[in-house]
Amino acid sequence: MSLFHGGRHSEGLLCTEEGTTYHCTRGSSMPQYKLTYFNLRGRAEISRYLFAYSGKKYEDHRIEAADWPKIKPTIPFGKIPVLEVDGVTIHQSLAIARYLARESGLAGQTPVEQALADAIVDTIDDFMTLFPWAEKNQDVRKQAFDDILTNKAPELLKDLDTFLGDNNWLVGKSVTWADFYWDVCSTTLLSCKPDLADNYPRLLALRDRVQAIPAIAAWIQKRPKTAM
Ligand SMILES: N[C@@H](CCC(=O)N[C@@H](CS)C(=O)NCC(=O)O)C(=O)O
Repeated sequence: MSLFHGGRHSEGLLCTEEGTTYHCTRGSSMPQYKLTYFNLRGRAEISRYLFAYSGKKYEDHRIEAADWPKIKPTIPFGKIPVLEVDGVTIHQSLAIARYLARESGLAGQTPVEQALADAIVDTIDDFMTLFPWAEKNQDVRKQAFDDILTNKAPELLKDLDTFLGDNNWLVGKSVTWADFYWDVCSTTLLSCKPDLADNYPRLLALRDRVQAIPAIAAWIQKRPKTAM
């Protein structure tokens, strides 16, 4: 018995061949997902939120830092996270998350909303990439973190607060992946500086709204507890 044309029709039929007879059954059309990252929230957490929200099954593959040097050469472009979708490897955390957001209806309801959600995600990401995450010298690291959190964060928070205004969600009338990204990133920022957003109750309330979504609340409860 062999699989017919890779075994799967686009309608989700799983077909096997016996001689000249094909047996087709309705298989699951759900892709096989494997998300590979370190045992951290970091750049994979936005995708884990999106998986949690959509309820799609995936392998949350967390590698040990000690194993990374031997794994790195096997990963296209040598950086993680990567998401394998039925064996196709997608790199870049935000490309992965944008794909998952589209698949789950969280990318924005119109092309303009989608562009705005992308823009907010990129704005937050520009800020997150200012930090020297991989700096080994703890004094240098702390000084840079303090400087960014004290001197650069207020501008971002002020602009995000203005953008959000009195709306429930950053873009449009319903939650998008931009709200998830704010929650994921601000969780890490607040772990570094707990009073960071005290002057921005609307941004803190947005975090509460995201974390009150039942699937997100359940994920936050059950996820591995890691520093970052
Ligand atoms: N822009 C990329 C950055 C990927 C990246 O720098 N990943 C880090 C972990 S957060 C990594 O793979 N570090 C190990 C290395 O560069 O060897 C993304 O968003 O995925």
